[in-house]
Amino acid sequence: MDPYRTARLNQSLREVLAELLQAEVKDPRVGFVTINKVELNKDHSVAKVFWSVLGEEEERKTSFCGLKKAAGFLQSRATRTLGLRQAPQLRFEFDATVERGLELDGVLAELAQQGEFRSPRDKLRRLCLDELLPPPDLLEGLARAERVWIVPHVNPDPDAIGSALALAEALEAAGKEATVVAYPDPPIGVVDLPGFEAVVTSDEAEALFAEDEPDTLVIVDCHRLDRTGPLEGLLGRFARRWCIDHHLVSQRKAPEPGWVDERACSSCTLVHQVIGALRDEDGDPVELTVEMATNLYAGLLNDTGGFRFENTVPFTFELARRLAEKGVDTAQVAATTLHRNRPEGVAMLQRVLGTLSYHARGRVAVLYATQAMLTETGGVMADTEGFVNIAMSVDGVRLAAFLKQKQDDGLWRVSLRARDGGDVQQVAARFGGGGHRQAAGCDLEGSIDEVVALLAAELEAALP
Ligand SMILES: [Mn+2]
Repeated sequence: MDPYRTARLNQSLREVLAELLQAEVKDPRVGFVTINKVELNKDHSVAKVFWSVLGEEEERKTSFCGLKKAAGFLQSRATRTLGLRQAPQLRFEFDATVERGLELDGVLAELAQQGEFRSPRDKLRRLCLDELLPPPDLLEGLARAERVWIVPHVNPDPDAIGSALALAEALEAAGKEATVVAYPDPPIGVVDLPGFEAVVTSDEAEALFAEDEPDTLVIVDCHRLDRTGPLEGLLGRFARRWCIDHHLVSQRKAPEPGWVDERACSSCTLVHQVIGALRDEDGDPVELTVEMATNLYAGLLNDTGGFRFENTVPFTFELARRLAEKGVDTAQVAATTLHRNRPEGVAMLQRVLGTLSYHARGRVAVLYATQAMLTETGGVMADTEGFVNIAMSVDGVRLAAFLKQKQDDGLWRVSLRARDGGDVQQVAARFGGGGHRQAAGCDLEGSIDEVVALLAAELEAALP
């Protein structure tokens, strides 16, 4: 037989049988049967009819009985409808592959409804603030604590200090003793935050540790002790340690126990959720004061670059609204933490911009700050916070690196930035660092020329 004719007949038979089952066979047992495929043999004497039905073994048996009973009727009506010379014998075969396919379709549809196939970005956009839930072990750890030290990362920014100050105040309200321990030479943007005057500096930490006998440590805006710089050794003596952080965890080193959630744009977002779960000694919720809200808002504002960075999503504004509602002077926080420079800082900016070099036809920018510049200007490295964003704001620049010379000659702290789908996390990871796709960091060793050339090449290779 002509194979094309057979194929056409198979198709026609399938359609006719399906229609007959639907319209003519009154037996309810076959009501949900699907005819998936028909295969005529060579001489068209036999037609295999592949069918399936939704349901369990039971439905399948009942349907099969119904089909067998209707076989004679189906055979004669189909033969007549299609004008066939001989009536093919119908053999019903259950089609398990289709059943599995249908099951899979169902599962896929359900997963899609649950948002399983949404992009991470889309999921983040739909996330509500109160879906960020602090882990119970962290809350238990804080509830059991009596004397808590809260420590931000070295070179703390408003998010790190804001998180620490807000958490300290909330823990005090919950009946604990809480001390924020940070570093000398804080960046100018954090010194006016409420409660900053009570911060103990790292050079006093050793003595205070002996006197204070703190029982619990919380590191904020970082998740490993080595990010606390000179305090690492001392903090290692705490038996109970927790972290609250929103930075990506690198594959190499496990974080301290606690809460690392990179969906949050700032650590202050997470601290806000922790404060919301704290109870005072009477079991009443700890109330968010305007001072706590101001500190949290400072972190939120700065880590989103004034709500301009990609990490700004709807729940960012939800938190901003809740904090502003408490009476935060938002313009004042912006003026004292974000749009503020020391004269020494502006002198540093003049020098650092002088080092700006472009690579890869203007798509990569590199700039640096040296210890000599600090001596000349009287500035501190913290004054250079945000300089890399100036390089990133240049038309055409997609990846940028900002190098800060460390005390020891030939050692550099590197901040990397990316936009338009670029990924600097992989570059940082290659040199043992970490961070996010858009912002990452690592340490490098070498002369400034070597290090700039190396980074320019690595970033060019990482261009999207
Ligand atoms: Mn942060």
